[in-house]
Amino acid sequence: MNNDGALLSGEQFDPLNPESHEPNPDPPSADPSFYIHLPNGGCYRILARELRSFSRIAVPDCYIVSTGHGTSGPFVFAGVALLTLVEKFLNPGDSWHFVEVISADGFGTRLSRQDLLIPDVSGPILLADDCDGRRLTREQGLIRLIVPNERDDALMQVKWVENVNIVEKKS
Ligand SMILES: Nc1nc2c(c(=O)[nH]1)N[C@H]1C(S)=C(S)[C@@H](COP(=O)(O)O)O[C@H]1N2
Ligand SMILES: [Mo]
Repeated sequence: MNNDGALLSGEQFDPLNPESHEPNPDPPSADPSFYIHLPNGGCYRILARELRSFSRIAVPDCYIVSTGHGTSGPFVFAGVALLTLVEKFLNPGDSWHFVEVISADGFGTRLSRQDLLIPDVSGPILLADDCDGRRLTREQGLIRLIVPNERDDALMQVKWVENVNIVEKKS
């Protein structure tokens, strides 16, 4: 369904919850950094190499399921659990309900606090900078959101992460 279809059905089109998407094959930028935005308006810039100094995890048996160009994997993606990152930057007691993860090409998704606090058996949601023991290339997404339990399509597997917004309410 396209934007018009969503509007005709009376629902507001939500860019962070698309029903389908034509994957963009072209890396939008070579910037190996992203921004984390806190509910109080604070913002930090994080370099990809700084992710190496955080507590890391590896999640095996990850698949990227494209409805257009087929399934790839299994991969072992490694990086930092999104919850680890949120807890590192948030002040204790800060209230938050969602994390929006948005790429440099404007593609993105929204995770609920529950999604992060109660990981699926397939593994926790992570910001990956490594695939099968190698740094993610620019083509592979550089810094990529990996949602291990998404097995029907790849609408949450956001490449080229540029902004991580920790928010109290859906924005
Ligand atoms: N930034 C960004 N991430 C994205 C997309 C995109 O267009 N831009 N497309 C999504 C879709 S629809 C698919 S199928 C997969 C494709 O991932 P792959 O190129 O690793 O197979 O990336 C997902 N992540
Ligand atoms: Mo896709």
